[in-house]
Amino acid sequence: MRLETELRRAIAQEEIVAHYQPIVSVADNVLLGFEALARWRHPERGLIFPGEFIELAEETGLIVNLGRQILSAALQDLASWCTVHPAASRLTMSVNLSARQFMQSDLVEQVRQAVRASGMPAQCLCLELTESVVMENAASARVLLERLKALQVRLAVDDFGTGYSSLAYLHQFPLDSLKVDRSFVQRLGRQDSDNAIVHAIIQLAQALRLRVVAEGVEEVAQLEVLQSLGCDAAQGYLLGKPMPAEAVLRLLAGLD
Ligand code: G
Ligand code: G
Ligand code: MN
Ligand code: NA
Repeated sequence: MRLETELRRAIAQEEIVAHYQPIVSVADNVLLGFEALARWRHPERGLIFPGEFIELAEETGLIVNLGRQILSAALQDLASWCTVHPAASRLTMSVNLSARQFMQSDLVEQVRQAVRASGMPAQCLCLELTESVVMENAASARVLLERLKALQVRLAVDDFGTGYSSLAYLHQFPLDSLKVDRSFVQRLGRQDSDNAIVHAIIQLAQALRLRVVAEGVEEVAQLEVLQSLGCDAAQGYLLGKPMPAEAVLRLLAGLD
């Protein structure tokens, strides 16, 4: 209960900030965008990671306000990077949506308003949903995804391979990409059976005309296997750790 009270206060005082992890093209190592990841800048405890508060936020419903803050902050940060570095306008900002947020009746309106307030084109935003969120109650999820897609935002399935996906539904949803869960990526280049899983996910994605993003890439050998398998994009400590907005600005300055 104490943590809940503290989290409520932290959200009200905007202590939850977004850090940004690079997403890079596998073929030519070009920066494609960032995933926004929540961090709690606690006044006494320092930086607290989502593992310690996202589940509680989800259970208590605090995720709704927290998620709204991360969404606007991420889009506003991207917009401000664009004013300094024109190349940033080609980048995509990926933002996680939890189950609870996906059930909000005004989600589409929230997304529309956050995009409009930032002044960025909607295609700059990618919403990440986990398999279970999308597949549970697939009929209503499809309607909601269609409404989000009508805003022209991109849609990605996060942690792909860890849940249960109906291929029939995957095919019907207006998705743009699949993010291969890092549990598969981390064993790449070590065990043949795990190469086979990532290979199969990439082939599935290609058949469905979806882009594939590999998560959790930590080693050059993993990146090489991904390249040989035709994976589109990658994210992981090898390519860049989640970083505060100031560090993104330094990174973008290096690209000019
Ligand atoms: O950054 P880190 O790897 O510690 O994140 C752990 C988990 O927390 C990730 O699975 C991510 O999906 C989740 N998470 C991080 N930031 C957000 C956020 O802003 N909203 C939601 N819903 N989940 C987030
Ligand atoms: O949304 P999702 O659950 O996929 O969040 C990604 C999480 O994975 C974040 O918490 C991020 O900090 C973490 N992460 C990103 N890259 C790596 C990596 O290369 N290795 C590991 N172990 N974790 C990573
Ligand atoms: Mn994610
Ligand atoms: Na993931």
